[in-house]
Amino acid sequence: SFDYARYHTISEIYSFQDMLVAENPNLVSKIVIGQSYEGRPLNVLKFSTGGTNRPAIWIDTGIHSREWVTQASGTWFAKKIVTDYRRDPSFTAILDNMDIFLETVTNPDGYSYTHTANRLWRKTRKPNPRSRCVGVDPNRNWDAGFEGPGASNDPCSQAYRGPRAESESEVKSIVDFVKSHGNIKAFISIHSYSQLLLYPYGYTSTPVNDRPELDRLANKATTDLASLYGTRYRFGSIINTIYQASGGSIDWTYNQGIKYSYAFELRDTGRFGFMLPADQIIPTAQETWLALMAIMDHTLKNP
Ligand code: 0X9
Ligand code: ZN
Repeated sequence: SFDYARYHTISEIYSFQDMLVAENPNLVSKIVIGQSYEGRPLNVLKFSTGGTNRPAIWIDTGIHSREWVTQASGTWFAKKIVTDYRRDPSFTAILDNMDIFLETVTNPDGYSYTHTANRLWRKTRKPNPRSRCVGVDPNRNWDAGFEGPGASNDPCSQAYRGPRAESESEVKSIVDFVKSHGNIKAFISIHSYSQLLLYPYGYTSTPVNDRPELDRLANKATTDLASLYGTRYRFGSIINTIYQASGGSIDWTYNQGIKYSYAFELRDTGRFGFMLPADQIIPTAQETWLALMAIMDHTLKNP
C-alpha cells in the first residue's frame, strides 16, 4: 500500500489518485482541468457528498515543483479526507455542506523534472522564445498586479512572470475552473518553506478590506497547527511578511471575491529547506491539517 512517509514520482501519485477514486467512488472523483505544457493531465480530486455546485474549498500543492513536502502533504490530505468523513464530526459537517477540490501536482512538468534532472526546479517547463532559459514562475503569472514590482521580466529569473498573465496552461486551467465553478469560498495554495500563513496582498501594501477577519483566522489556524508538535508559524499579509510578490494566485482569487484566500509556507525554516527529510512528511501534513480544519470550519460557519 501507499507509503506516506516517502516522496513519490508523479506516476505513483497519479496511480494513488486513481486508487482512491476506485476505493471511494461515492466520495471521490477525478476531474482533469487541462493539460500541462508537456501534455500531462492536470488532475483535481473532487470530494463531495452530493448536492449541486455546493460552496467549495480549493487546495493546491506543488505549484512550485521543488517544494516536495507540499505534494506529499496533499496526498496525505486526500487520504485524511476519506478517513475522517463520518468519523470526525466537525470534518463530517464540513463535507456534508461543502465540496473540496484538491490539486496535488499543480506543476507536473516541473515535478517530473525535479525527479529526472534538477531537484531544485521551481518553474514550469515551457521554453521561452529568444532565451536559453526555460520556464515561467507559475506564482507570478496570475492577473493580479501583473507586470508590477515583485516579479521579473527576465526569462532566466526564478520569478519570471511570463510573457502575459495566464500564459501558462497550468495557471489558466485553474483560472477557468475557478470562474466556471463560481462558488469557491476558500482558496488555499500550499508552498514550502518558511512556516508562514499568508493572506493578500502580495502586489500592493494596500490592506485588504477583510484584513481583520483574515488575521484573526490566521492566528487561530497557526495556534491550532502549533498545538500538535509545537511548530511555530508567523502570519500576515504577503507583502508585510515576506516580500512584495506580484501575479500571485491568492491575490487574484481574493480579487475574484474569494474572501478566504490563503497561502501556506510549510516546514521548515531553512535547515533542510526544500530538501525536507521524508520522515517529516507525516508530521508536517498532520499539523497543517489542523490549520486547514480551522479555515474550512470558519468558511462553513461564515457563508
Ligand atoms: O515567492 C513565492 O511565490 C512564494 N514563496 S516561495 O518560496 N514558496 O516561492 C510566496 C507565495 C506568496 N503567495 C502568493 N502570492 N500566492
Ligand atoms: Zn513556492
